[in-house]
Amino acid sequence: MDQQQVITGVMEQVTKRNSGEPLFHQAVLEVLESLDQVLKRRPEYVEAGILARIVEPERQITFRVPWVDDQGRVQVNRGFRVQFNSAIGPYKGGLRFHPSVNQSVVKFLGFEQIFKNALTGLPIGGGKGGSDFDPKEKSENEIMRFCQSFITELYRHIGADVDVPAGDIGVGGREIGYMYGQYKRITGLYGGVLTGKGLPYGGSLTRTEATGYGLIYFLDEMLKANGQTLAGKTVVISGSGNVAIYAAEKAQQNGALVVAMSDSNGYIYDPNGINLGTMKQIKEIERKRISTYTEYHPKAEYHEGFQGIWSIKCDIALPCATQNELDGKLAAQLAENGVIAVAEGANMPSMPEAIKTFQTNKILFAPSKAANAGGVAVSALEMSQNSMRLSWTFEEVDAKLKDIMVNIYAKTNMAAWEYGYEGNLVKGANIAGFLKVANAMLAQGIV
Ligand code: NDP
Ligand code: 2IT
Repeated sequence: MDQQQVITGVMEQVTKRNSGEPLFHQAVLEVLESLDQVLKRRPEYVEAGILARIVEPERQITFRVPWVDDQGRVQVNRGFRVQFNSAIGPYKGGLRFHPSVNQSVVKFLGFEQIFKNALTGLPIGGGKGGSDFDPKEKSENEIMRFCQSFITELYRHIGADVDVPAGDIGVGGREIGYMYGQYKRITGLYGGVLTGKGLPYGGSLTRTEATGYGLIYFLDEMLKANGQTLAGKTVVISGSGNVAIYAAEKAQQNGALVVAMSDSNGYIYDPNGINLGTMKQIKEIERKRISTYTEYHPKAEYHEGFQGIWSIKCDIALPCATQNELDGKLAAQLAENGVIAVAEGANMPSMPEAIKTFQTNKILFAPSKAANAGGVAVSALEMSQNSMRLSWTFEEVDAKLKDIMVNIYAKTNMAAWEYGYEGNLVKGANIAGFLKVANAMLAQGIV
């Protein structure tokens, strides 16, 4: 059997075995399609069934999350944790609380996490979890009760050397705090079982900024390698959550002009540059809609509908909201408007047709697995600090983060080149991430 037949066979099995999970299929297909040259050179991966094993989670946990709302009504949500691959370290990956969360979402994220975590160079396996709980419009007490109920089941499946969850959409410092408190209460353990913790109880400096800053460090490397710089460029960023805000902050520090940001309802266009102090106040402190930005800055425009943000002319586009937010048509619009680079802060925000459009138009493209790995990398550094019972300074962690992102760019670019896909960082990230995990799996036998 040649490698293409192997890939087709594994993909058929994935589709059949995981019916009704289109996002998971999309994520798997992109990785498998990157591997034909790898399998040609390394037939031992096929013999050891690496492909068939790597697409099957080691364990999937689904559970009931009952809680009582402020009106005294019983609510029931569904909780998930997929422990996908532990070949290179304990399962590691975020928890997402959003009404759209289902098995397909958690599995696509968990699958991508395997390769992303491998790219960081740190010893972390791949996992992901979450719930279809919607944190919007919930009181502080409801959020706390939900988090406590969620961890009251999940605690038995996680541990500092077993599986270490963190944040993702809808899960930030507040939620991690409530989950950590309940975990500690149930188990009596004070360890690094969750990352993204608050600074007074084991959190790491720079974790809040890590994904956004890391994205810009990666983008900067990609631009430099192509004779460009961020200074003076106009940037559009979708989302206004953790990743978007700190990507904007670092982009501004590097001399770029960030003119637009969004939430799921609409977007703000501020041609003089988004005021991040206001954005943080609205999003991090008041937890309000982005539309309220115009109350502080009446000259800025608010437009309903979040996809309209991609019609704004810019040099650099940073999708930092959610999966599949950019389709082929929106990508074509960006290309027509002369965008020179796209770097993904969100996980899988570009649909396959969008990626194709960027590549055919010679737009520099940084795929999420590589470009947004800064968050999980600093999570792993938080684990190191917890194990050592000490804390590094902001500057120390930031310097390590930068190093890691520069390395990921180099590794990704080199793998693309070595396997005949020069300049294609999608292939490079998939290949480089896969090689590390596959070699570990090979060494550990059929498990
Ligand atoms: P947040 O919850 O902090 O922010 C999410 C932002 O995206 C909000 O502005 C939200 O708007 C918007 N958004 C969410 N879902 C949708 C949707 N379906 N349609 C349109 N807009 C939407 O999450 P993060 O910033 O942490 O995560 C953003 C992305 O980055 C996700 O893809 C996540 O997986 C990825 N990521 C996160 C990392 C982290 O460390 N946090 C690390 C690596 C990747 P609204 O408030 O209206 O819902
Ligand atoms: O998608 C991601 O990499 C994250 N949400 C961060 C995971 C983590 O463990 O910090």
